[in-house]
Amino acid sequence: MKLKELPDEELFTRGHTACAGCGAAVAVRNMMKILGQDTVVVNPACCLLIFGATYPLVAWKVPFHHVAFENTAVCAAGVSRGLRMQGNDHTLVMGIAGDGGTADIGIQSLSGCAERNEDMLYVMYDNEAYMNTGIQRSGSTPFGAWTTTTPVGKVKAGKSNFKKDMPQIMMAHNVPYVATASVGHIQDFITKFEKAKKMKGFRFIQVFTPCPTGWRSDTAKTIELCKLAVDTGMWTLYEMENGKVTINKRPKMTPVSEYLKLQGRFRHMTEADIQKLQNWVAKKWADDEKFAQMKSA
Ligand SMILES: Cc1ncc(C[n+]2csc(CCOP(=O)(O)OP(=O)(O)O)c2C)c(N)n1
Ligand code: SF4
Ligand SMILES: [Mg+2]
Repeated sequence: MKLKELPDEELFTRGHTACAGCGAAVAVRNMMKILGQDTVVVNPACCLLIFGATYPLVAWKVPFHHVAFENTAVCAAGVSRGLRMQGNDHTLVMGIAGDGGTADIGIQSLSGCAERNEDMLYVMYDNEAYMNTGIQRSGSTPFGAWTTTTPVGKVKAGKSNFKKDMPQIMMAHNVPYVATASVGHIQDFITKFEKAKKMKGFRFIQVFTPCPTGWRSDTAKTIELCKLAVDTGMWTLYEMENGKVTINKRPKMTPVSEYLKLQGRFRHMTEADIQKLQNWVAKKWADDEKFAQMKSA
């Protein structure tokens, strides 16, 4: 499906309360146009819950379940199994959670569901911190980023660890489909969600979703940041389909400083720290490329 062919009907409607420029809101609005009416959504505490479903207001026009922070994946698997027991083979069950709820707190439930190849789609929208509770660091927060739990002072200057590689963790489960996507590369995003919708078994998509509030970035630069994340190599667009890995867009290797300078969360970084991140990007990209070559057939 091409972008202009997306249906007009909104299944995640206007009137939600996300901040201006929120990448997560763009992601959910568009993915629902692709997944369609025959979808059940399972969602834990996160920004999406707050801006999309704060009683009595609900933006979702499909069945929506709020579950605990730790168990999004297994709750979605339960809904899916229940539907299949009733002879319903068609409804797509989607668990969707933030990076905190996926890479940290929900990872055991997620891993179990992947290993059992539950028939469901799991979406991790990655805004790289626990935003809803006031910008705390997660395993998915990048090196150097300021958050309220990785403050900038005399002793420390932002996060001292590097971003957790969730796609690699999920690919190691050998599930039918693992992909990364970005709201700044919408045609690639559409293709991946369409593909995931049609498949059976466990599917995982991690979506890059800038957060102007937590990243201290201009609300008008969300899409520009997405493009820069891919061009610098900070975000790899790739997918593993039945064991075969494809890189969807190669980075231009634009210096990471071009990406960092648009975000207040990196403002304090020294030249040495920027170089450290640049080296990490170079190694990560080389590893991703080697991995894709190894899994190319
Ligand atoms: C077990 C448990 N611990 C902590 C919380 C509090 N809590 C609710 S949402 C949230 C942050 C969610 O972060 P993330 O999953 O990254 O989603 P985001 O808010 O960034 O969209 C936290 C810590 C909770 N609801 N349950
Ligand atoms: S804090 Fe960030 S992720 Fe949450 S609604 Fe605002 S822009 Fe979106
Ligand atoms: Mg988050």
